Amino acid sequence: MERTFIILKPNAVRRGLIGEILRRFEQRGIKIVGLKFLWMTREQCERLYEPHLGKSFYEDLTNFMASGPVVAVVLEAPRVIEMVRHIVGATDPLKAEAGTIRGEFALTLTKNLIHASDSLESAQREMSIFFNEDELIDYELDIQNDI
Ligand code: FUP
Repeated sequence: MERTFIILKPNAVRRGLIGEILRRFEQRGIKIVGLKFLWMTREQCERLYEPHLGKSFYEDLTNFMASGPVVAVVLEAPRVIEMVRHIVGATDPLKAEAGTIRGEFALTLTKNLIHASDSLESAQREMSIFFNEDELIDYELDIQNDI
């Protein structure tokens, strides 16, 4: 089964939205296989956003990501990249559809509440910054045969 990686950004934690956001994935039947509450180091921020190095928003983005604790999550589902990005909504909250996480809770581009990997390759690269292989847990969801 395919896996992706998400981060609930520092403003999601500060605003008390951890439960609200995780609920949406659980409710869809998406399996949580890795879960960590942590304060990202500068080095982790820089590794995560390495593809954006040199862009105008890079400094603001990495400073913001290091501004408080985050929740790092590995999710498993069929077509997981597309499904999770569909639930998250467009990068720019102004373009995110109503009913998506960003469409309901986010206001600005930098502080768009949640990160979600854009391909299986980036998911692998990104989750390996935060999780060892033995921290990803294989188990059966009760609902697995009914979704
Ligand atoms: P996404 O895959 O939806 O997280 O979006 P991107 O990888 O394109 O962007 C990563 C992060 O950079 C976004 F969460 C917000 C930030 N960003 C800006 O602040 N300004 C921009 O113009 C584009 C992205």
